[in-house]
Amino acid sequence: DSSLLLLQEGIESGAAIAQFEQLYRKKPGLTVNVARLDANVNKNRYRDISPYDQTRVVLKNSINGDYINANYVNMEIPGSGIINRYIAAQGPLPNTCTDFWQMVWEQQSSLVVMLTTKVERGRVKCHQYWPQLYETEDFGALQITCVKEEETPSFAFREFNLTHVETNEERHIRHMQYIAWPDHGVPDDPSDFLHFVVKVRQARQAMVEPTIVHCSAGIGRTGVLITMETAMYLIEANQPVYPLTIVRQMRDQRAMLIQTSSQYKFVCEAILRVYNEGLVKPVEDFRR
Ligand code: PTR
Ligand code: PTR
Repeated sequence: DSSLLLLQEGIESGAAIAQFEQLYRKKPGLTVNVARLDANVNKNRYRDISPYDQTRVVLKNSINGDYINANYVNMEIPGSGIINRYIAAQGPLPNTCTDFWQMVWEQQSSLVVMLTTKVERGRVKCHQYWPQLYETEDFGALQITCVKEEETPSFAFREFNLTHVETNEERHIRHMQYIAWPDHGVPDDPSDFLHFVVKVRQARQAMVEPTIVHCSAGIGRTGVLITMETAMYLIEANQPVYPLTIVRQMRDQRAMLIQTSSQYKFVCEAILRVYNEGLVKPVEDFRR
């Protein structure tokens, strides 16, 4: 594929990184007014990371108001009819866990992907917003039980049952956590990372509701994951892969996705590897 040859050259010459560094981090013209309201400032983990008003997830039935630091990010795969739907969010704070679960419920999501640990280098990156294995915790109108937990050195896979205490409706949620990936950094092992993305893709199959993806700020690592998955779909759909176009498409929906040049380089190299090693192949007559 000529787009991937171009990418290979761009990585080798450094031109790809230079282009990434010139790309806008926030789309001009979009606003972040709701995030800045007095009632909402303590719901933001970082002062400099705010969701656009235009694409923010608006809570419908939260006791704390309609604001959460999260955006819809829809990634269209041209020529395939597919639109992959995500919600990119910050890691919950102690005072936003109930809002987070309310969002999961209202958006009918059945998959939460977490790309951070709770603490990194002695700093809290994300509150533990889920109960321990076999325990039940109440979050507003939702009662959550952890029914399964499996850990490997790099990942943790959990399952939760959610019950709406007013209607008694029950749902099942999968939780996939990538443990070995520090913020501002890249995964320790690209094979592990690709393995994880493949697992996320399997879990997402046939899901029309958005997948919720979060790290600590919900921009750096979240952006890398969405870029990688989008590239895999493009390869399968026999479409050119221009990572910068993917990043622009993401940043038009949530600011700053993919935080550092090394994260960008990492994901570009992972895309080339997937293509060159045939880990993902063009699908004949791509239709779903
Ligand atoms: N960029 C941050 C700021 O604008 O304040 C500084 C910062 C850097 C914050 C690294 C957190 C960082 O990660 P850690 O908490 O893991 O050191
Ligand atoms: N002010 C923080 C900083 O610049 O360090 C915000 C921030 C924190 C940005 C973490 C990105 C971070 O990484 P991630 O989005 O992968 O959690």
